Amino acid sequence: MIKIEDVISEISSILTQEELEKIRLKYIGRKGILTDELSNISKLSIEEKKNTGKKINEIKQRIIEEIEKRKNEIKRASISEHAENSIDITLSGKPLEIGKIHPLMQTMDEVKNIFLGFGFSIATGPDMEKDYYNFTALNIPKDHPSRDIQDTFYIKPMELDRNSQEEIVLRTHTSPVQIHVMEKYKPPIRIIAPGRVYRHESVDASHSYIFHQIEGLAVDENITFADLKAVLEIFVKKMFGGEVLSRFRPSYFPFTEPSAEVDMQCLICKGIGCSVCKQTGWVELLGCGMVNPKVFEFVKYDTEKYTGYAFGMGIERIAMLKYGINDMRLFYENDLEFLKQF
Ligand code: 2NM
Repeated sequence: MIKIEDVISEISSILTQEELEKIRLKYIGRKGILTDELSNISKLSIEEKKNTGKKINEIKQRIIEEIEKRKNEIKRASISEHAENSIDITLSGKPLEIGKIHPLMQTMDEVKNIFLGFGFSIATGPDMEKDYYNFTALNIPKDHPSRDIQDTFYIKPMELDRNSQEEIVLRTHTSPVQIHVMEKYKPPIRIIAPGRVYRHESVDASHSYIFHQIEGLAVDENITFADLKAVLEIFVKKMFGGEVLSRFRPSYFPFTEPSAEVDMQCLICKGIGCSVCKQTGWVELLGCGMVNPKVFEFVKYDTEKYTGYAFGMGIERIAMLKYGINDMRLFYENDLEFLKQF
């Protein structure tokens, strides 16, 4: 009969699961030594059958236990060996990347903070507006080119309210916010309206069909063009640096009279002339003017008592000039290598 001590020492020298299985088959498999011995006991006397059978079964049970024990040892050894080879616990951890405010929103915040410092409040409104608030109340006539479906996204009324005859648009500027504020509050008013605006146009280096604006409005007694000029000149200096020059140039908007555009000296070439300023030394920053009395009539303000100024700027444009970026599309692509720079 086999000696259990020999089998145990044989099992404990095994290093792989495959060899362990061979040992199992050798002793307790269908053609194994113990199975064989067990089948031989039929030749013995009843008394011997009983004793020998019991012994063989005890040995078999012991072998099963030892194999199971060794199996677990081998398994554990292979796991820790694998871990040692693949994990260097002395390495420092991977640094977590911390997110940032998008450069457009940083620019938006800077502009907002400058005007908050001047005493303006922030007003907001919906991205969808009635035609009346986006155009009519701003003295933009029915046949004005900006109302064309080539330039404006019209929302099909049936998508909103089947019974409505009102034309709904995605706002093309944030000016409708100013109209809502004037309908609701009496002067004095000093607000800025930051937000997303929509224009039906093709995307290129300086155009996007969704972009961002901040518009401003001040209405009170005795407000003059000089107030507008002072506020915007100081704004340009706070935004781009105390040295930078700005100039006012006559322009036209239906909602302001007189109207002007503000240029600043090109920061890229310091006014000498380059491709960004098209060799003029100046770049266009924003539009502005004295609120057209026709706009005040729509919101039922007394045009004899009140005057006001308004202005509007594109945030993408301001950010491009501030950071020297020549393609607006970079703001929307979410390329982390681009965004990390700000
Ligand atoms: C601009 C330029 C000039 C403007 C006018 C008004 C309102 F509601 F008061 F009439 N809001 N915004 C305005 C004036 C906007 O953007 C280039």
